[in-house]
Amino acid sequence: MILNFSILKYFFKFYNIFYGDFILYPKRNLYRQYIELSDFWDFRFDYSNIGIYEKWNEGFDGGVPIAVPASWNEQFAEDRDFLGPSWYQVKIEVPSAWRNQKIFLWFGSVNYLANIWINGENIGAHEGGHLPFEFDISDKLNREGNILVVRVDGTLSPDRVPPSGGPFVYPSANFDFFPYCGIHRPVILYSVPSNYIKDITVITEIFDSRAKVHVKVDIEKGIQDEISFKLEGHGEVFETKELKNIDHIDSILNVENPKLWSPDTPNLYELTISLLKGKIISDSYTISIGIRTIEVKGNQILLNGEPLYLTGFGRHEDFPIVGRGYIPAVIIKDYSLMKWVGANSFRTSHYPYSDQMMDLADRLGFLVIDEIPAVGLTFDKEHLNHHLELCSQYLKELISRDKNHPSVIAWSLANEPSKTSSRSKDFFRSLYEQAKNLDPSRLVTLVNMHGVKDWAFEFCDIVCLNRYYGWYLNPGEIDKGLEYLSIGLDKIHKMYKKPIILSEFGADTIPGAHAQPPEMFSEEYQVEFLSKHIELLNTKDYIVGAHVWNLCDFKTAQGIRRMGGFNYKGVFTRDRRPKMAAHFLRKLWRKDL
Ligand code: BDP
Repeated sequence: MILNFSILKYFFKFYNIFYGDFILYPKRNLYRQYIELSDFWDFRFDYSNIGIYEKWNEGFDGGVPIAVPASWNEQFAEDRDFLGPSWYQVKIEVPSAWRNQKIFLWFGSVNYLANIWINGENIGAHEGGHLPFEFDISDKLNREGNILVVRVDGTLSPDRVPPSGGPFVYPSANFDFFPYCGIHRPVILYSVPSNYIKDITVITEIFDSRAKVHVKVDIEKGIQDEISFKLEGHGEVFETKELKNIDHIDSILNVENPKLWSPDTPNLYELTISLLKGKIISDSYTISIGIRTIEVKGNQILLNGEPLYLTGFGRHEDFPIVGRGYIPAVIIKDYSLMKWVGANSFRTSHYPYSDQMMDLADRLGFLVIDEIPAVGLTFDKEHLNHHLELCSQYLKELISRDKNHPSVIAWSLANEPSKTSSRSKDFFRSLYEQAKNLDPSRLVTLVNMHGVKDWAFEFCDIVCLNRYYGWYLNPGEIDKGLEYLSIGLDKIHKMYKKPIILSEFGADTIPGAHAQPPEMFSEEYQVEFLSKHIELLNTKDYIVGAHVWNLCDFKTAQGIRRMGGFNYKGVFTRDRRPKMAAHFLRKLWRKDL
């Protein structure tokens, strides 16, 4: 029997849906423990959507092994394009030492819709593919062992975000990256004391040789006598204690001669929050923080009062076989390549990246424009409200997850909304206000496509433009294309009088293809294309960043514009080998060579 989506919605209506509350990344210390469930799980495609009727949620037979985390699409010889539903299961046991603790089940990301059962009982659901969610499962577990079942539905549909459906590519994504599905990031079972730290929010201010570190702590059950705040780093310790037994508390740490965070000096401090009852610590949590400010003044973005120029890329979480799955070594490699080229920044195009990617941006000194997974929005009346609800949920989840990263300088509300109108203006106005309410300390932007007037730039702090002159427009004629680009940039700057980042420009390039004179798809064309763009951008004082599209070649759906199902605009290949353009950018961007 085939179930359609609306019937499934009815089935799932009563479930506990996760809508982005506080989540601190699961950590291990004296008070908290975790078990990472990365492993081979059991897996079944549910081609006819019978799993619910046959009660696969209680545990199913006939599964095959699958690697978790990783997309399912490229792990098997067949069914690359099947987007679900599919089912995962794994057995879990919990150490007896966790008996009096609260136990959570945390998912780093599941694309797109996840429904979760333990021992047949539904514990919740989550919509949206790139952000963490968790459930309190303290009273759901048996001592003898448990079966965890996850149903994942990654089908493309106009009422989801990103929205999809259309005849031009297969699978019918409305966006230019493969719609990988599955459990993409680690799944972690973790324990905390019953009186525990739920959330920490840090904002820093700088006054000459002093900094104020504002810290807000949210606590589950306020039974502690005291909360201690300890900031350590660069040979110094700053400490304070607050006496309180409520569920949240604010404090300020004054830091003399702070070592500021910037891409050149990614100085971090360790902030440890502890709950105390008398002298006994009941919970403790440490995060790395950076002291820095970010603001817009006139045509400039200022970091610690100094003008910034962003060099870097749009990127994708994409690698052969694992698809969008989390692989630590690829993250390290990408950072190393970005450093090698002289990039100081990237945008998380077109969805939030893993927690680990964000931690490393802080450590390695990268500036990040952090984007919610709102790509290709269309604002048709039928789906408008639901799309806004989803975008607002994603924004809440993203800011809650990434608000303490010094690397994050801006929130991006969308990539290339495809048509705009007064409806889109209201849509983005409400997301903009939400972002500013949740986090007044950062900039807010959205990323615009050629030919679309984004009314939202009237209120956004910076303007991000994707432009493909000399490629989709004026193909083969870089110089002519750049004349149009130059006129267009000046016009937009005159209109909004805000700093502008060219957030995408690029040319598909087949590695090893050569031509003189340079011709589209050749390595020479990519070099000329990028060099002439950057030369033009350098003549405009309101341009504060150049993000090449893309760091690496990546997988897409099939369509006439995508040979073999790939976008070849990377300056590195999909397996991270440099094209000529990577060497060229390195000469241009590395100031130390
Ligand atoms: C831009 C999109 C990006 C695409 C790129 C391209 O933002 O996702 O991959 O075009 O066509 O418009 O290469």
